[in-house]
Amino acid sequence: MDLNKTVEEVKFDPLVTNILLMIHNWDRSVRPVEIDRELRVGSRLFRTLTKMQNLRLIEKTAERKKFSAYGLTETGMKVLEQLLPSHEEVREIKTAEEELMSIFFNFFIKEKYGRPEKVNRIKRALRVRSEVQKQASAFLRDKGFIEIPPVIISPITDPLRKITQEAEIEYYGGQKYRLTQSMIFHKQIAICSLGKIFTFSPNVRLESPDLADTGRHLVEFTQLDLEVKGASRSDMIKLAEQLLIHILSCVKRECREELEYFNRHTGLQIPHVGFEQLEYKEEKKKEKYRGGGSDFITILSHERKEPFWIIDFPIESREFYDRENPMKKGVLVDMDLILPEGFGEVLSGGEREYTYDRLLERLKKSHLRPSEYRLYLWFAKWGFQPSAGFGFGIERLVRFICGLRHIDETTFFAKIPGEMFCL
Ligand code: ASN
Repeated sequence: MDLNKTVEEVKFDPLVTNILLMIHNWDRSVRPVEIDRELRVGSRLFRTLTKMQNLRLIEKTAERKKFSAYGLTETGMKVLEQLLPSHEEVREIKTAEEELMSIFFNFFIKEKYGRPEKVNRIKRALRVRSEVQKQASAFLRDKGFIEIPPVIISPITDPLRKITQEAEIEYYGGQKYRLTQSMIFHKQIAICSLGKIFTFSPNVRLESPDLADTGRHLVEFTQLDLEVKGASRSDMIKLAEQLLIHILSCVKRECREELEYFNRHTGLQIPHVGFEQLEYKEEKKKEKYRGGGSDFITILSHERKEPFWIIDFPIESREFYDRENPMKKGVLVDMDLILPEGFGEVLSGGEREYTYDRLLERLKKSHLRPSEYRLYLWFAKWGFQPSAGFGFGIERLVRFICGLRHIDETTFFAKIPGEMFCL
């Protein structure tokens, strides 16, 4: 193969720049990122560069020439300059350079020719996703729900116990706005006038990079978020079970070709209502989960063949808006729906705190500043209604339905925690 010719023919940048930027991030002790997971190009490339550095193989100026010959942009050059030591003796450079080139080349080939396969998978998964959203929407409308438009930016959003870094925008007179992490507050306000609402809510959660390999986390995702005035947790459990069964039955009927493509048509079972309910505390204390690397919910998810509920989360593990059980102090009236076969959590929800005093107390206990929630609290003072609801992760559900290894196959332009977004 005439490598040089091919390299000249291809437009290397910005691909190479991206890889280098990505490695640069790694260098700054952010987790390594792999644009191409199968070939693990990022880490291989990093290893090569490290090797080159360690062996003091690179001489800055010489390398500058070579890389500019490969068509690297100024940014790429700058990153490279930061990565590589200067004024070092050039030895064995040929081998290292060849290795580097072949990695770039593999990456490029994979990018160019390997993509159609991946794009094909995503296209089929998106067809399933489209059916999921259509059927979920039809089911809820039929039950009297009103679809409301999603909120994208707002002064307040779900704080998520600050486990994610909030995406903030400053605009117009220094006012800070946040990209939606969940629409919980807006849902609580909206049901005061509409009663039963749902929305397909795009959420942005800047999750920690070590979640990149869970296969379940996207920085940008959609949840089917709903809320019902006067409802209880058991109402919501019943509704979610019926909704899931409806979606799965319709997808099996309407997306036969896609499910066959993913080899999922026979494997995907339709569960029966009345999913098993496990209490968080009871499960967690069981001996069998000790010592393992995974958390107990993941272990349970691997063990099970049917979806199941985890209920009664401890107060410190969740947000201030989930209602504390007055009969069981320190325990919330909430739930997570866990998918079987290791696919993990797909839905969380519960009953809500709705009185001003309780919300204020819970906010303070969560070390949040009530002044930031002024308007929300004002609504609470005027009288929130008791309610319950949940958010269903659309991409996670599609991943389960199609049996995908990684959630990045459920959408175009997937954004994985810690990875540089190209589009
Ligand atoms: N949407 C969820 C709920 O309704 C909250 C969340 O996503 N954090 O409880």
